[in-house]
Amino acid sequence: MTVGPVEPRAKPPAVSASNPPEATPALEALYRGFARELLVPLWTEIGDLMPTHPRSRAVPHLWKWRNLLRLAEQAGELVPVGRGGERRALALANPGLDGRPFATPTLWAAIQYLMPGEDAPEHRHTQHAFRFVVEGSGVWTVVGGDPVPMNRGDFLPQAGWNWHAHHNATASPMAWIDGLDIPFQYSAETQFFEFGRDRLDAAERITPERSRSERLWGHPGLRPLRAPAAAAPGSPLLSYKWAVTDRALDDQLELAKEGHEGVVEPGHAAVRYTDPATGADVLPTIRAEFHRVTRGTETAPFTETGSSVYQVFDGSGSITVGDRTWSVTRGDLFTVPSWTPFSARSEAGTTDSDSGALDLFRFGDAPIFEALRLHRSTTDEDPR
Ligand code: GTQ
Ligand code: FE2
Repeated sequence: MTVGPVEPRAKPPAVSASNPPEATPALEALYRGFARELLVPLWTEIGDLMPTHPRSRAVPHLWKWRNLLRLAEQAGELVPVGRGGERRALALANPGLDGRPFATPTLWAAIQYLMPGEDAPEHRHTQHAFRFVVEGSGVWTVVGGDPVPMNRGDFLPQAGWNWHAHHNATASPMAWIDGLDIPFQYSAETQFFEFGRDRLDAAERITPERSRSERLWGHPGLRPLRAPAAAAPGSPLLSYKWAVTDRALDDQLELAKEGHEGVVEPGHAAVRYTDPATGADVLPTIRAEFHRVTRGTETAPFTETGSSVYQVFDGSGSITVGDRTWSVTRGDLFTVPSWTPFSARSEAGTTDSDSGALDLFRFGDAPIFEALRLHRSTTDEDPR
C-alpha cells in the first residue's frame, strides 16, 4: 500500500480569551461540564495567569506622613494597647489589593505608636520584621530579652521567632514604622504565633544606650569567636545606628568627588543592611537599603521583580513610580510594585536638611526571589 503525503486537516484558529470559539449548544454544555467537575480551561485564563512580564495588582501609592501621624496620635488617645490586639499599628493598605492591610503582595508596612509609659506585650511569630525610626526616641524594643534603643535613623531587624516586646520609657509618645513579610507568609500559609509573658522582667525594662547585640556584633569587620548560636534565622545585630549609615553614605559621595568608585551612579550613594555573620540580607525575606540622592540629581529608572516600600527620611523631591509622580517630604511612604520603574529626583530648592539631599529608606522582598532564582532587574548583566 502506498502512503501519500498526509493531508493537513483544516485547523480552526487557536482559541483564546480574546478569540473564543463560537458559542454553540455543544460548547456551552462542555463548559458546564468543566464547571461541574471544577475544571478551568487554560485558554480562557492564560493572559492573566501567564503574562509576558509581571503585572502587579498592587499599584504605586503615596501615604503622607503627617496624615498617618495625626491618625496614630488619635489612636494613641482612643485605643489602648494590650494583649490580644498586641500592637497599636496602622498598616498601609494598597488600593490594588482589595482593602487588605498589605502594602504590596508580600510586604506589610505600618506606623506603630506607643504612649508614654506604655508597653506592647511580648509575643513571637514566624513573620520576619524590622523597625525603622524616622523621628523621635524613647522606645526600647526588647528582643530575646535584649533591650534595644530606637532613635531617629536607626534600623532594627528582628528575624522571625524572636520573642519581642516594646516599651516607651519616656514622657512623650513615639511613632516608628514596622516592616514585615506578613502578606507573603499569609499567602504562603506558613505562619505560627505565640503569646509571651504579660510583663517583662525588671532586667529587661532597663534602658541601655547599646543593646547586648550591638556590643557583641556591632564592630565593623569583627566577628566574635564564641558567639552564641543564632536564636533565629537572620542578623544577630539588632540595631544599625544612624551615625554609621550616614557616614557610609557621606564617605561614598566624598570618594566619588575624589574620582573613586563606590556610588551607584553620580550623586546617588546607597548601602544595604547586611548580616555581619554572613554578609547576606538582614532577614531571609526582606532586603533593606538606604539611598542618598544629592541635590539636583535624578536617579536612573530602576525596575525589578518583587515589590518594595520606601520612606523619605530627609529632604524633599519628586518620585516617579510607573505612571505616577509625587512630591515627597520627610516621613512620606510609597510603594513600588513588581516590575514598575522607580526613579527619584532631589529638589534643588531649599529643604529642611543641611545638604539638600533626598534620603530614602527602602525595603523590599528581593531575598525571596533571589533564593528562588526568580529575581530580575534592569541592573542585571542580562536584564532580558
Ligand atoms: O511590633 O511586634 O506592625 O507583630 C505588625 C505585627 C508590628 C510588632 C506590626 C507585629 C508588630
Ligand atoms: Fe510582633
